[in-house]
Amino acid sequence: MANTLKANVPAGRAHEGAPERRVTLAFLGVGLLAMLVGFLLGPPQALNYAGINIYDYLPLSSYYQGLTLHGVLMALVFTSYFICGLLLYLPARELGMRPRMPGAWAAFWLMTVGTVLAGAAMIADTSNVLYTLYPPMQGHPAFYLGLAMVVVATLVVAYLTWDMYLAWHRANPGQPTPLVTYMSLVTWIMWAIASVGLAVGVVFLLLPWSLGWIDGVDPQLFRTLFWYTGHPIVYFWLLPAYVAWYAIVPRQGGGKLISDPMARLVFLMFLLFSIPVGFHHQYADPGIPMAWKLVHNITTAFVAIPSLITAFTVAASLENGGRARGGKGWFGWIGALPWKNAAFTASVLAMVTFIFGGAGGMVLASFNLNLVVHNTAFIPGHFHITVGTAVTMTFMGLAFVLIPHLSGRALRAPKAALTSVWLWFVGMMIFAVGMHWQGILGVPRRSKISDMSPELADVYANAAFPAMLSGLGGLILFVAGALFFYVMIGTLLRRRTAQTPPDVEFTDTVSGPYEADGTPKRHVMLMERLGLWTLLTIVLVAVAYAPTIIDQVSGYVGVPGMRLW
Ligand code: HAS
Ligand code: CU
Repeated sequence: MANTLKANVPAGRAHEGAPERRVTLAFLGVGLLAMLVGFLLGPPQALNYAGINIYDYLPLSSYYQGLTLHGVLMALVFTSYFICGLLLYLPARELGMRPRMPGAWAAFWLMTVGTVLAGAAMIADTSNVLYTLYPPMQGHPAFYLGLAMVVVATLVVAYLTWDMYLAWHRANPGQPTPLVTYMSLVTWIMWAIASVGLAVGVVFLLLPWSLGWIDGVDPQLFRTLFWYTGHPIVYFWLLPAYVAWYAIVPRQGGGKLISDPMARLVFLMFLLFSIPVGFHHQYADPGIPMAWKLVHNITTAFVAIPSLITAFTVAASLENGGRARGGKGWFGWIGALPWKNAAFTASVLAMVTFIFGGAGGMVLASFNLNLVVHNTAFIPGHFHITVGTAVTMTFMGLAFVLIPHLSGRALRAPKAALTSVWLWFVGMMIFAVGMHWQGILGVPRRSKISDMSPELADVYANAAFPAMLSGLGGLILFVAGALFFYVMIGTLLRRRTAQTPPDVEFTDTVSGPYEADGTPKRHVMLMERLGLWTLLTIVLVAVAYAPTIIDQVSGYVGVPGMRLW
């Protein structure tokens, strides 16, 4: 049954196209610009692992300035812009509604001023604290203020999506929320609860401390607040990609989504389990009781389940497409998929990469295995095939459709686009093998190899081959990114076409949210009770975090700031 219903568009909110396209283009365009700068700083780091130092030739004061810029621009800025564009525009399109435009532009400008502030502080060499912001390293107040503004801007967009959903519901009582809107809204609810830790840590600890209003910050408390947000932020990045994998990619592949209710269940599970797991980043932290580390180890196993379900549902939906296109046999359907379509191929290669990224995550989640590779090159290996490929390449695939559509310009050089995603895939695979392997051999992360201490010489000597792989991967990625940005910039510099290029299309479903008689399925309506699910999430989060946070607040140890650069 089709996903579409005879929905009413609330009076006065019907969308006409251009204004929401413009603000979405602004979000995606500036996001890509942040990615471009972050991307240029990537290869020097890959080469660093291979023992090749090109920092002396770059306009950077240190390795750590480059690493901070790279991490903040890629992980925090590029993702925030892109997600705000996607999770506002896609629901608006699905509902046929316009978001409140002054709010959307306010969010865009808030994020942009925040990015400029944080960016200027990093460029001025005042805030080389890396993207994890760990005190007692202390950055400039403008850096913290800027990042806080970026987070607040995302919450404004969360509100705008919620506002559209409410208006739609008033006009369509008793109907299940259309799927893309449901997935987007659940992502925003999760993020609204998850972002509290980072917001509190930055606004009440780091910012006043950097201004000299408070003398010291407790590093252990800040780390706990940071990872309270820092784990679920990875699902804030991933879930917009999942929206595409469920609602857009099956259609690009010529098929239908196997199950709409299953997609809803997956997102609901992410709401419940994304947050109470942050201690799996802190297994080595002394200030957290062992028993609570174990609890977060177990909840981490729960949060992998919705991804495992996704693997099966999305693979089945792709198979549905491959067979509809004439593929036969056990594997023939794979070859029948539209591999010449860069947008489709980007997302599917992103999925393939995530099989390995997810497996690595399960290794990291296991307490005793984690201790072997914590703080080694294994970790950047893991996150470059999760956020750096599974998420980023899905966004690249969406950009191939949305940038032409939103800007009214045809895609430049579609073959170069296709080559760029294959090269990104190959480059990242080689890079990641090198990084995971080095990590197992004990090579630390966040270290400039040319400044290594003599004690580590043996470690590096043992890791020469995987280190070379990381460097090689970085070079391939440089070519991949250069091609990608050639396509993007080339598209934006083109003349407008007479006809607006086509938009992303949402998929039909094999099993939709309605029974054959047209009534909504009961379990779908149960999943509609978002207030209840949100409450349950808050309870779970409180149980998982309150005892430790209360403990850490009551034993607060204020440490003065340091500048190590
Ligand atoms: Fe992670 C560290 C555990 C997922 C990102 N992670 C990080 C850091 C980042 C990050 C940035 O437990 C570093 C933070 C720092 O700087 O210190 N991670 C996990 C687990 C998962 C996981 C259990 N991580 C992600 C995702 C990320 C991300 C997603 C970004 C988007 N991670 C950890 C742990 C650490 C960690 C520890 C701390 C390490 C330490 O010691 O510091 C799970 O969510 C993974 C579940 C995923 C799966 C895979 C399912 C596969 C799918 C693809 C299907 C393919 C198809 C294709 C359909 C089980 C869905 C078919 C196609 C055909 C053509 C046939
Ligand atoms: Cu995590």
